[in-house]
Amino acid sequence: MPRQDQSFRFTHIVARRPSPRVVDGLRAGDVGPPDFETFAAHHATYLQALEDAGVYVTVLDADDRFPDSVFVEDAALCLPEGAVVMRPGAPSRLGEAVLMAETLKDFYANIAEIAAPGFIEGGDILVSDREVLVGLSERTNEEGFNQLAKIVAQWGYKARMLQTPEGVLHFKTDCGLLDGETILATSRLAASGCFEGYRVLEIPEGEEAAANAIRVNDHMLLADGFPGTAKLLRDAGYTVITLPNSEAAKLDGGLSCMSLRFAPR
Ligand code: CIR
Repeated sequence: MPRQDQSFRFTHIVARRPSPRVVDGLRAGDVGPPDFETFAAHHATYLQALEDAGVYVTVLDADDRFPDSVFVEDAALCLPEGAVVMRPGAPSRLGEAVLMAETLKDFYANIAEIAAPGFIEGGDILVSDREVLVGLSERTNEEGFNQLAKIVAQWGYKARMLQTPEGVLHFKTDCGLLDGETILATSRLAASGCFEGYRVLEIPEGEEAAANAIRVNDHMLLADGFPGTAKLLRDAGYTVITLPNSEAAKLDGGLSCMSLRFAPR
């Protein structure tokens, strides 16, 4: 089935406002808590950029019970045919998926769920025009992958199991989709050979944190502060929009994490 450009053409996004408790969010290394007011301002800028890219934006209320709930991407995978509710590998985030299942009912008739002992987070999933790539990580296990692969196979997708680099939170911490056949990746991930057959643009050394960029329709959203990557993408013909992301980055969050992007049929 042709899936030309379906991996970056979206009509809708769902996001959730950060709660003041975002300061208690999970983080691998501690560079200090994010500043809530600044986080909220960055989030508003992010939502505006998505709206400017031509999607209809649904913003859910902040939820104080879940410090990481602004990172909605981890709670679900949304494809045109249906949605899959994830089962986060971080115990403190399990309830976020339950919440997201309710929201997705407004958009999808077809909703599947990952069950224990599987666990998987949306940050470990990259969808291209030809396949669903899943990186195993501390947050995503093989059982989660197998369940997901079975679900998406019913909708005509092939899933491929990969490895998220050691010490990296999610697969997409190190890569992003530029178009259906082109990937932006860190050299350490590209070197693993997992993108063979794709065009790959490699992030300049020292700008690894720029890899979690998102393509939304004709705009490429990139965190600011990475001039080498911005130039690389602009020279390759992409329309690059740079956005402040310093506070989410303190919690290992990139631009992809803060929205579910989709075009339900
Ligand atoms: C976490 O550790 O779960 C959050 N602090 C960050 C989640 C980032 N999400 C993503 O990359 N998709």
